[in-house]
Amino acid sequence: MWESKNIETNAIHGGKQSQGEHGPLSTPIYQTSTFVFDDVQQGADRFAGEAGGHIYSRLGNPTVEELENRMAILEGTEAAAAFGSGMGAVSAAIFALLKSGDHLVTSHRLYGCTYALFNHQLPALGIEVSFVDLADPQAVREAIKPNTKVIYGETPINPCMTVMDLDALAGIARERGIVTVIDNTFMSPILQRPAEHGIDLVLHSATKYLNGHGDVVAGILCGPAELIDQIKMTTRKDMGAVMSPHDAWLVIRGLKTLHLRMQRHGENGQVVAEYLEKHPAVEKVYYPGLPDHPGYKLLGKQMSGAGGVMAFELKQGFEQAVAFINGLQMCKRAVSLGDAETLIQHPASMTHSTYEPEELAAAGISRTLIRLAVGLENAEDIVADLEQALAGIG
Ligand code: 7XF
Repeated sequence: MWESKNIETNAIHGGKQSQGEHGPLSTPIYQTSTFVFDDVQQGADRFAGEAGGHIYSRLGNPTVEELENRMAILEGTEAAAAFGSGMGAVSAAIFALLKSGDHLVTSHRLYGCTYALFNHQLPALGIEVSFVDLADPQAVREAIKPNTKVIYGETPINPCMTVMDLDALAGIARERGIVTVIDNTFMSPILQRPAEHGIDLVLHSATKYLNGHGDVVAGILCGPAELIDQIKMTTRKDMGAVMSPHDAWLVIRGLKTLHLRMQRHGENGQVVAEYLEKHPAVEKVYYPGLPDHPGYKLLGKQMSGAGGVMAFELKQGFEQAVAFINGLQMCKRAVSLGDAETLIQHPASMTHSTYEPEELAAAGISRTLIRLAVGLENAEDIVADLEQALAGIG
């Protein structure tokens, strides 16, 4: 398989499989649920793992496998597994790695449904969970117990963009034989590659930047071949959160422009964050591209850009925050991120509504916090829309 030292080239060519007799430039979509055996013995051999070849698309599909090969190259891991959603990837990883009696160390700041899974479903199954500040290595060391099997985090964290030091986290876990899982959704492999810092499993909601066009819900896990194969043959196979071949094709198409899109998201993000920071109606902006953000010092070390997501608070209260969001004309009121369109949402009542009020406070998500996922429009137009909506609240 051909591979370049440059990620932009790999996003276009890396992992591309043989295209068969017709030689299409675009990857064929193997829109099939099942695969035909020549005879009973061949089917039996494939099920027994004694012969190659496909069996059934929940177990593996050539279009989905091409996306997996491409993502493994981009994240610098041996292998990857694709899922029907980001949450499908989270649950397949967690249930493959943890059983009753095991302990998970994670963050008190996570995407809302990941938090709900860890806070409600895992304890109900007898899995212990500690929620700590993963950006504080001492807090992580203190939380570890003899039965700790996994450390799970996001960086930057949805929605306040808190950044944790991946080298520090991987170092603590490695010396204790604990598996680390990092959700890299907000950066994409263009801006951050956690495996290069010693992280074991790298996770994406491929719904976001990887696909990039707001038309797919999908997930990916990248990591060592042995662990990825284990997940494919246990929790993915038996719980069934697989990606459809057509969705895999759309994500492959998205990957071809990922580097250009991330560059533009980052440029627009910086312009918009600097505009908001200077605006007299704005109290605080959370964006790692601003020098007063605690994550700024990790730019260059583990992140090559700050990306397109930021959160901010207005000086005025909840009613004005709502009026501001409702006053936007071009930016779309919607959850999700990483799309061509700038999207704006209210975390406390939307993406993080799975949190209790005291949990929201601990995670730094106030009732007035607004999250903005900057799109690919001309930055002037995004700023102009924010400007007119801010003017509208007086
Ligand atoms: O299952 P999904 O593809 O929606 O991915 C879940 C997920 C996993 N990790 C992170 C960091 C995420 O942000 C998400 C989904 N987040 C959307 C958002 O924050 O807008 C979900 C909308 S409710």
